[in-house]
Amino acid sequence: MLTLYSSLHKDHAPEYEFYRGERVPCFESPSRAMIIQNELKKSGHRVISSTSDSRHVLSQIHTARYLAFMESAWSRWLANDSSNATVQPFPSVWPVRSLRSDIEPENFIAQLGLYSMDNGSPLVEGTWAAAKAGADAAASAADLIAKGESSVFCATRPPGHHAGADFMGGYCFLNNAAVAAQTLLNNHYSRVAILDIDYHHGNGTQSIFYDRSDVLFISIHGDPQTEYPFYLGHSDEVGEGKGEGFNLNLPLSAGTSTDKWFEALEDACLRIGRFQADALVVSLGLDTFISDPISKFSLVGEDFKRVGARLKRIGLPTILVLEGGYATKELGVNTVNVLDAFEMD
Ligand code: Q9C
Ligand code: ZN
Repeated sequence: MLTLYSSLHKDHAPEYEFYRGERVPCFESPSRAMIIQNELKKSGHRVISSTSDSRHVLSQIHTARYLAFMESAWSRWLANDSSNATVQPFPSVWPVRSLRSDIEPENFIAQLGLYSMDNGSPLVEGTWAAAKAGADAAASAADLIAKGESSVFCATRPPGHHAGADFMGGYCFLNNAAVAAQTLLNNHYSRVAILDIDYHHGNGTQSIFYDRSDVLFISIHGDPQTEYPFYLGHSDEVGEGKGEGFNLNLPLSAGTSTDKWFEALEDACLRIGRFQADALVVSLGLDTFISDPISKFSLVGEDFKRVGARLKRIGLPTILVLEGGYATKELGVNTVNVLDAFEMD
């Protein structure tokens, strides 16, 4: 499958994140994309660089003040104190209910809290360039589809589906799946389906399209009662206004069997058929894998071939965007299993 890749992702390499109150090495690491890259080349996939700039479409997906914050965050952090060069900033305060989010405070950490849903999205000097390269790949993928390519994979990181219009979260900064879908619409596709099969609910993507009927959002994920992102992803979230009926959440309890997971995938595919989508964007998280260190579904290597084959059978021009997947050693093979099965006749 035609794959888009940029080496700029390597400079998004934070040292640590918080996990159960401890500092631990980041689960979302540069080795993820490198391992996928190696495996893609081994099995003969064509890897190219982005052809489009996402600047315009980013302004349709994210707010101006969030983009301005993201782009300047590192230089502002350094301007506070030059010794910050080796310090990862984390938010420590958030404008929850009854606090104001309309005024952007001058304090950098307060801004970081305003634009974050958690303290789990470490930001470093290379974060903006890496995230922007991911968005460029998503926009490029859509432009290539519009020019007749049948399927394109974005082998990019950091992931995107937890990022909303004006916030980062869950290792995500810019919403690549939303960028891909919106770029397809900009290219005169009229109905785009986004299928999110990452273990975690795609709260950012859902919120971006919640009141729209031109994008159908479907997510299969660990039940937010016990799984991140906790505060969105329930089955009663069906969309609002014009978007009512165009959001479908299929939460499954942590530990749900692979058979049940594939039943949910079948339901999702049937809904996409009824929507009469003219293109498909897949938020391809591989953290449904049995040995994923932070997730609790049980798919094995072979199951990812079945995923690829089922996605192919939907029969639409398809963009696949890399989201999560933290069993790094097996991530390359699992990813390529999806792509190879998608391409098989
Ligand atoms: N820092 C994606 O798969 N954090 N994001 C769990 C605590 C949230 C996962 C560990 C996991 C987010 C794109
Ligand atoms: Zn995930």
